[in-house]
Amino acid sequence: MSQKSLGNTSELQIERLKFKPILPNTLKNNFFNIKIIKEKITHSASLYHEDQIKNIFKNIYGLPIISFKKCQNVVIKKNINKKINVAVVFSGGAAPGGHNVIAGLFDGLKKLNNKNTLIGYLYGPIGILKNKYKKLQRSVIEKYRNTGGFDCIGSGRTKIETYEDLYTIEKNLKMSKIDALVMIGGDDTNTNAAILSEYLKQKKINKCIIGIPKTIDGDLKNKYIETSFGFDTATKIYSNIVGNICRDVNSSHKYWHFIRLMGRSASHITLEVALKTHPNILIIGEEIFKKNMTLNKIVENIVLIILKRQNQGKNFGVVLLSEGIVEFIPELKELIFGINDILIKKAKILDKILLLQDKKRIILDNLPKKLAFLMTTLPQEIALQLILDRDPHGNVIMSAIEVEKLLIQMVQEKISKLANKKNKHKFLPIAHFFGYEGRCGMPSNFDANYAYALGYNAVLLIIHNLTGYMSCIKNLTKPANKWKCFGIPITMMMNIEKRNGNKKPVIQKTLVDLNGRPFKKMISERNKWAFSENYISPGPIQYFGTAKITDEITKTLQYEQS
Ligand code: FBP
Repeated sequence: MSQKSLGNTSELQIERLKFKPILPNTLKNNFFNIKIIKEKITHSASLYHEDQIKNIFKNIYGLPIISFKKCQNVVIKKNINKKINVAVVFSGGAAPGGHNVIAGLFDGLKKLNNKNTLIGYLYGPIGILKNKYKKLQRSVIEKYRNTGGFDCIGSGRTKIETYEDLYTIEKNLKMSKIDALVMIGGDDTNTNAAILSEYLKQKKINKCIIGIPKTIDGDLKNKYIETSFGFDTATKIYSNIVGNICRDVNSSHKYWHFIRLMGRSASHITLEVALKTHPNILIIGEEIFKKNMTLNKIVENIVLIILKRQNQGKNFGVVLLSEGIVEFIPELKELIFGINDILIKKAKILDKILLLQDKKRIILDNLPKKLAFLMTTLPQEIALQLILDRDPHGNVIMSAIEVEKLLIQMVQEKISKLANKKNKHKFLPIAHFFGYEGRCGMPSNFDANYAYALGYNAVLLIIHNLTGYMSCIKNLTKPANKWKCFGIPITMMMNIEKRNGNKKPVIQKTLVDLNGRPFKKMISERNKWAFSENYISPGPIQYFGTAKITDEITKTLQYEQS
């Protein structure tokens, strides 16, 4: 591919386009001698809700886990050479590696039969509903190999919700003669994949719906999904920036940096970045929840460390916190629930109001007294951020809540109360939020290989006519050629949760396990990090050079599987 046809491209990007992802041995060569093994039947994540989930997914509940084995002889199905038309869609926030899922799908399909086709629905599920798509031919794919972002086809958060939506999708898939749809997304998207798969099965329409685990948040993981693609690159990018700030702090001895990191509810990103950089203070949502820590308690803890460091002559430091802590702080959680209720009950009135200030007034009038009082004590911006519309799946838009600024303000107030003429406390805070900076980064070797393998493996699931499955690659701490391929029934990851006021089947989010090795490792070092300058600046992602550096996996995976 010539530089001219690539458009605005850096030298690094040009070199990176040439990177050839390493496939797991099972997927190498051809698909014709791969035997499919059906393991035991499966149950939903929540056994308590099993009957309910079984009832909703009558046709795809309890499917077996699928593994693959390479055989000497050819075990192809008769129709394997039939032309297949596949569609792919991104859903939700971008994550590094997305384009490689598409490249893996494309290469797998072409390897099977050069006549196979791939289209990409544009800007997320809305593209399927509106039948807006792009043909993904070789000339398109070649431009996007090993690149970050989802811009090849775009992404969006439209929810597939109603029976009409499902019917429209059925119609559009039929119209474009699509045999299989691959949905790349997080817990909500993969839940949608299961719902669509069930709908089509029920109507005896033979189309495969396959999910791919994506999210930088790292919360789509369980016994089978070791990590989602994107987490590795995004956390490497954040660690680089946080590490640079640590170095700056240690160079100028001047500021306290409060850094909020993305991750919605789960604090996997923050924990991983902390393990890589060693900040002085770390605030993890799951720990707050376990210890039932109030906002005041969290602030007291921060102030304690700040003052102790001050006594050592150190008026500087780094605080890392995850964006999701708001939902774990008991009084704020209660407030969010209260607001959610009013947003649903008063939706008709609130929808017509443009100004947030006016919405806030209505919400204050309808909240229980205790919660209304709490809301009035919060800084004005935070109160307004809490009432912003929920996303289409009913989630609070965490990235919009500047909790780092709330903490700074409260710490400042506490410190100034403690100060007197003799004892002046110097506290110069700076607030940061890192999230979008990492979501479209050029994928690390790990994510480039992993995402590519997930896409390639999806082809294997499609040719075996499987539906309601997630493409799954395991053994990720081993070299990529030793990775193992599976198909995991989506219903086995499900439980029932309240969303937008209704109980719905959803894939269970995995939060940070406080008994897990990554968290315990952090606990064993946290005190040392608080009072010394034990900072690490891991530096930027390396794409070329020694494998020890280019192929390094996350600390989370290392500790989890050690
Ligand atoms: P996904 O769950 O779709 O992967 O997105 C994760 C995330 O990046 C969160 O970390 C963040 O809270 C949210 O998306 C931001 O969403 P948006 O892109 O809609 O602003």
